[in-house]
Amino acid sequence: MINFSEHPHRRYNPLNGEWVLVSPHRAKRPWQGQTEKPQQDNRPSYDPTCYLCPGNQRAQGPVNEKYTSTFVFTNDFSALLPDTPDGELTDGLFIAKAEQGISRVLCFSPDHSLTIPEMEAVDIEKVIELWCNEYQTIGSQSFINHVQIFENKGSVMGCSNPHPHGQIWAQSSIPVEVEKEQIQQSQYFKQHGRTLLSDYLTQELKKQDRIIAENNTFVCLTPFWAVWPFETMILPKRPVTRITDLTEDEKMDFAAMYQKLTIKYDNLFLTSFPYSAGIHQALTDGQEHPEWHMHMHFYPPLLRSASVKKFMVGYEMMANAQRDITAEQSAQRLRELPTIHYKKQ
Ligand code: H2U
Ligand code: ZN
Repeated sequence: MINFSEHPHRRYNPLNGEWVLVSPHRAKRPWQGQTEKPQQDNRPSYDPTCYLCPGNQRAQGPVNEKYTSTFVFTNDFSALLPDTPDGELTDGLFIAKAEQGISRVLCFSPDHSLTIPEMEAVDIEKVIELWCNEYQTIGSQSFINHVQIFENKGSVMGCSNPHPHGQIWAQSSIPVEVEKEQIQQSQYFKQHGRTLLSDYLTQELKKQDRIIAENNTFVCLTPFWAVWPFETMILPKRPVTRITDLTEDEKMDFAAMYQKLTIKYDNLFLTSFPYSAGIHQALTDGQEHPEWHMHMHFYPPLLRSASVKKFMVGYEMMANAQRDITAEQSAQRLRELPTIHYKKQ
């Protein structure tokens, strides 16, 4: 008889239609490869050389406002530009299309030394408020059909600057990861009349195995199909389509959950825990999209300490996503961690 906490198996991700290979028995294997140096993170509250600190000059010349809460500007090295000329190439197997878009940089706090888990909940609420405003204003432009809000945290994730910040890349076409979820969620909604994630959440709340934390509005869990060792998802219990549909109280609950999870993350390996996180929500193509159930994914690279990370290489690159430690084991570890930051304990 198969035991899913011991034997190799595949798990299905209904949100994107892909499979992950799980090899729980391998979690015990020895490690003799690369170890990262623990990140040193004793930073000053203001760094005169930081291009995101208030009042400082950025690389291309513009000077930041002397902001006191959040601050947003158009990326000086935007990957997407609004004024790209239209056009496309269809020449046999050579196919290309022009893409228009907007890239923004969002400073979460004027304090250079902070990160989300070290910020006060009221200040994280301001970050969520900023996301709402940006989603609304950028998304309402007729050429923008998708707004991707994300955060890259930590140099191992390729983050170029430790100042607490996130980004937005918004564009006219639907990016591939989002399109997969669009297809899966709309099929499910058509068949059942409920969002895929509502039904998923009902099952998870009944089972409790993968739940990390819960408040009035939000649940934080390790998805059944998680790929990254400590991958998590924050999602609202009611099928909220887009962040701008959250009430003021619900936004406070979102901030509280974002803070709680990231504190647990920092406490896991007593380090400023790196990750890529992003919000998936309804497209901004003028349709209602009742099939969308907004959620925030967290993809952290660390595996067994502040210095040993999971590589998505070899088999993962050539064949299929794979993990060793099961989602249930990760959820249990995260659930049991304190919710007071280790620096404040
Ligand atoms: P990271 O979140 O990956 O560190 O990226 C920060 C962004 O800030 C990056 O996309 C932009 C870079 O283009 N940036 C500016 O817009 N102005 C600057 O002066 C430096 C960096
Ligand atoms: Zn700074």
